[in-house]
Amino acid sequence: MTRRSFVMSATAAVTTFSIVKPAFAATYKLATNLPAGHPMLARLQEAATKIKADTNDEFDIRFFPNSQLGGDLEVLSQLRSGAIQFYPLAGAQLSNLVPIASLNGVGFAFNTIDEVWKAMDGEVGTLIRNALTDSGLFVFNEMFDNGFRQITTGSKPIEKPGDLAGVHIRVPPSPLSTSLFKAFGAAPQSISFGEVYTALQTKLVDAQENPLPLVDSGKFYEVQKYVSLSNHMWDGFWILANGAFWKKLPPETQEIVSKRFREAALAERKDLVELTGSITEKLKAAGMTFVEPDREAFRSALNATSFYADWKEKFGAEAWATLEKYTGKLG
Ligand code: X2X
Repeated sequence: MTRRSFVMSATAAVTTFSIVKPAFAATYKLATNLPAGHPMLARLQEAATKIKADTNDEFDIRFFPNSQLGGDLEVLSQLRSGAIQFYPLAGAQLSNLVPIASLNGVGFAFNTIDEVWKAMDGEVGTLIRNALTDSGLFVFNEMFDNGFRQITTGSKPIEKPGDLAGVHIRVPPSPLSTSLFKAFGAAPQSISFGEVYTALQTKLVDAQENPLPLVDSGKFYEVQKYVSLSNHMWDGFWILANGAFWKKLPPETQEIVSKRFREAALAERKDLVELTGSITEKLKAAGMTFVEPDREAFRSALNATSFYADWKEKFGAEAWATLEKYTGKLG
C-alpha cells in the first residue's frame, strides 16, 4: 500500500465516520390552527430551538401556523397518516376522533384556572390522555392553556341567556360546543378556526367564542364589537405526535423533546394568566365593548335543559364522576 493510497483511505474513513448522522436527524413538521402571534406558538418555537441545540442541530422542527396545511380535522388526518409529526390540538376538535377528549369542555364546569389544572394534571387529564393514546397517537403529558372561552358578537352584546336566541355563532367542529349553544337557542355553525375571521367579516356568522388571547391574535377585534365575559367553557391544547414516528425515536431524544415541551407548557400557562389583563386593555383600545353577563343566569338556564343529563350519558357515569370530583355536582 503506497503512502498516498494509505492517506486517501484514512481520510475517507475519517470523513465517513465524522458525517454519519444519527438516524433521527431530520426536519419534522409541526402544524397548528393557531395564529403566529399566539403565546403557545412562541413557547413551542422556544422549545424547538432548545431541542435543536440539545440534539447538536439534528432534530429540527418546522412550524406551519395559521392552518397553513388545512382545516382542523384535515390536519388531524395528516398527523395520523404521518404526513406531519406534531400537532397541538384542543379537546374540542379531538372529540371527533376520541369523544371523551371534550370532557373538560362541559359548560360552566370550571370557575378558576387552578381548578382546571388540578383536574387536567390529575385524573381527568389521565382519562383523556389514555383514550387519545389508545387511538394510536402519542400525547405529551402537559397541556397548554387555551383559556376560558368568551362570546364575541358584531351586532349586539350578550348579557343574559335569552340574548343568544337565534344568534348565528361559530363554534369549533365539536359536538359538545354545538349542543351547548343549541341549548341556549342559538344557531351554532361549526367552522374550522382558520376560516373564522372570514366567516365574521362576510357575516356568515355574527358571533364566535374564544379566549381573549385568540380574540387578539386572531384579530377578531377588526370584525367584532362586543365581548361577553361568559367563561362558559375551558379548553386546552394537547401536544400530539404521530405514534409510529414517536416510537422510532431513541429514548434519549424522546426525553429531550418531552422535557422541552413540558417546560414550554408550564411557561405558557403562566403567560396566559399574565397576558389576560393587558389583552383586555388592548381589545378595549381597539374599540371592543366588554360586558359582564350574569353567569348564574346562564348556568341555571342550562340546568333547565337536558344538556348535563345528555352529556353525562354520552361520556358515561364513570367519566362524569371523575369530572365532578374536581368541579362539584354538575346539572
Ligand atoms: O377552534 C378554536 O376555536 C380554538 C382555536 O380555540 C380551538 O382549537 C378550540
